[in-house]
Amino acid sequence: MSSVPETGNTVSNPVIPGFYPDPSICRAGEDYYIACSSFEYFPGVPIFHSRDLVHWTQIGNALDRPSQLRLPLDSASSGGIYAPTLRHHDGRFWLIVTNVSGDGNLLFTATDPAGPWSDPIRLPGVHGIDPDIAWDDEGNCWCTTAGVGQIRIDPHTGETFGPRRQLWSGAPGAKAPEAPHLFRIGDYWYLLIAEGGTERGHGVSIARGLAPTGPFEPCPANPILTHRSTDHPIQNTGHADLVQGPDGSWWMVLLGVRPGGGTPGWHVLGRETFLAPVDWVDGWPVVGELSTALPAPPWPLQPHDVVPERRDDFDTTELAPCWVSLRRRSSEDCTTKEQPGWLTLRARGGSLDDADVTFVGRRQQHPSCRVRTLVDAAEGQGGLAVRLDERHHYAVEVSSGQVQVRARIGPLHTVVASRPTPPGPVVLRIEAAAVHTVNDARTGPDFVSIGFEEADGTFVELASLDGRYLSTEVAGGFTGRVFGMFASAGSVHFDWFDYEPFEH
Ligand code: 6LW
Repeated sequence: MSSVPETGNTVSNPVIPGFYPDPSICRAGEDYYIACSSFEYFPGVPIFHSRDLVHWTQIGNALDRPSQLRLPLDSASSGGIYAPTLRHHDGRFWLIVTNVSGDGNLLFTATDPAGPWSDPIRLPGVHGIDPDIAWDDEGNCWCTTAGVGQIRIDPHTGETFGPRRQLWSGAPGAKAPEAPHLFRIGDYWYLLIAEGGTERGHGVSIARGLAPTGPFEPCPANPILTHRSTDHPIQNTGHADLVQGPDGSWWMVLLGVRPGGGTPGWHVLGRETFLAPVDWVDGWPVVGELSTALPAPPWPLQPHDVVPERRDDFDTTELAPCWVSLRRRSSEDCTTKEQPGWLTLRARGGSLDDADVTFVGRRQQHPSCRVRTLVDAAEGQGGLAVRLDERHHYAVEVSSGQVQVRARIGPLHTVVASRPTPPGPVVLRIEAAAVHTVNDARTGPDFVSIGFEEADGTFVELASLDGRYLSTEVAGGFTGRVFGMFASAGSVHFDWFDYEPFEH
């Protein structure tokens, strides 16, 4: 069932592919903005813009300087920056987020969501993750967190008032009520939550009351969205937010995963941001069909320009907002100013097995893609990697005339192949090709082919590795794959980086 009249054409879902989880959406006039979690990656909290809810462009990262949060971010993978809430109120944008590295809950404001965002307003009196922020007609500001506790705050000072009240414990029998969002819609205040945990049991529930502090009555149809115990191609659906479309219809953004390799399968792109239509029946939201081919909304679509992240020639002084580093970034270890048109990475001393490696990467956003980069490692050691975390990554590395493929799977480290490299800069390649069965044996989500190109462009495959070991089901945590350039010794220079999705 869908609230969207069938216009005969569809749009692809997720609307923001790749590891961009815990979406929070707000509307300002004709513009829409989404903020997502970023964990140990820096800059953090990517901000996206759209005019049609379907086509999204990253316009920046809210946390892009050391004064905004204690750096380096948590040494644990999937630590750092957890779920944000993004709101527009009184002509300003407000972002509240948890830095589990020890800063706790932080509030930021901006007049332009592309930035700059303010330094943090700390909220020591707000406990719990997944903070939400909502204002009532009297100007009171209510902060609600996972577990569904709530406290009144001063958003300008971070001061809290009165006791933390327990609003709701979620649908009967459901665990982990998280990701609360509070909305005033018509005569009711609605409290939207996620429950069941962010894996295959994930779901969305809702309750309503006549005041922002409750009491709340649960929706009789809870959970209003879940794919638990189904073989739906989109799994782990939950952590939702609501917004009104340009025509006044309602829509939900939420996280989901696309497992490959059969059921339950392995997902490698992380938890991605999906869009679903919402109807209202008897004062309760009814979520329409969530599919990877979403019936197009009834308003004119406004596709943005060609995705700029396809190829980067590093000919700008500042890196595009899609590029992330691990836990911190400084001009000492990452610059495009040393050799114009080249990205220079200077090793911090760590390798891909360490928390503090010099790394610049972008999310894998397609099940099959080919990533290539031209590297000059004459002054050091480094190359191209695809990683989930310090204990799960594949890499092709150049040093002193050798090109090596290294694989790290949990406790296992190994050099899979080694070959003399041709003299001078060399093109390195990692290709993820999604497969589901090989000789009728269930495998997948993909095979990862790794190697380099000879001077005439001939690809020399040094290894073909099973992609299951770079999946969240194997590695755990909250992130997804990131392809990146790294330096593990000396200085390494990268002329360009090309990310080419393909159908397999
Ligand atoms: C997020 C919370 C969750 O803060 O995962 O499993 C955390 N639930 O909603 C990270 O995405």
